[in-house]
Amino acid sequence: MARSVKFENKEGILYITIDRQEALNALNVSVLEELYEVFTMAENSEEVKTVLLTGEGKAFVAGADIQQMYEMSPKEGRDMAKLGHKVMNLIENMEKPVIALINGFALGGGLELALACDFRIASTKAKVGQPEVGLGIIPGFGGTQRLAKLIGKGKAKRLIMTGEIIDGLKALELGIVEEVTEPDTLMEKGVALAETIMKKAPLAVGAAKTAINKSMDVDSKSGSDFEIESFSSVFSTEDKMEGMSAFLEKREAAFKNK
Ligand code: DAK
Repeated sequence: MARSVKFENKEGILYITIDRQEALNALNVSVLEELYEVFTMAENSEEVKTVLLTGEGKAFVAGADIQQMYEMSPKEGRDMAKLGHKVMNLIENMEKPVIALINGFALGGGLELALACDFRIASTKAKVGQPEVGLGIIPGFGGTQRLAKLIGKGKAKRLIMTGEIIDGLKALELGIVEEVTEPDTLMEKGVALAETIMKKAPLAVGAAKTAINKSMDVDSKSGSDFEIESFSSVFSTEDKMEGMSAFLEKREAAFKNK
């Protein structure tokens, strides 16, 4: 069967595109399995420094596959839940930056997928929301948790409990995305962000990502302790010496990921 998750590595950026346009890129079990496979490869490959994730056509991802869920037994539903969480957690916890480029509909599980990424850039054509309550369910891939942590309890409740679908500018205003741009500059903006980050020390970038994620899950004392440990570990890297020497010698740093 043809794959729905396409990928291509160019100069350290892994471009991942979900292409299942007949269902607006809805996440069925096989798309989730493919995403897990591709992100595992991205995490382990030395050739990949940053990931850009987008959808083909008029959707980023229009949600979990409603047709497939309708036909699922409770056991299959549970297995899908486990798989979905595995994918979202992999993306959130991998050290490399992952940027979601929201080109169109990012609804339900599609918005949850974008929320697991580090950054979200939306096109002016984006439509985002958590419409699950209209289907008799709630967000099931971490949406109630990640959205509330990202934008606050009140705004998350309003979106999730009304199922309202909003555009990119409104998503920017609420803090769901960090940037909005015209459709034809979406990829360019994603690449520019990826390149900016790739100029920095990768181990430091990864450690910062992990420490910030940690702050969302633990009390502030544990978070500070974790930061001290992470700081110590990057302090002993070759790239720390390189970054500081480069500054003192007034030249650009050449980081080695060591
Ligand atoms: N699933 C399956 N097919 C979908 C789909 C989806 N989410 N969204 C769209 N499609 C299909 C449509 O059925 C249609 O197929 P055909 O009729 O051509 O065969 C095709 O894509 C084109 O869609 P439309 O004809 O509807 O296109 P429009 O431009 O008119 O409308 C739309 C676009 C995005 C407004 C509309 O398609 C729509 O409302 N789609 C559903 C959006 C939605 O409700 N998404 C949330 C899904 S619920 C779980 C964890 C997480 C979740 C579930 C379980 N576990 C823990 C187990 C997450 C749940 C969700 O994401």
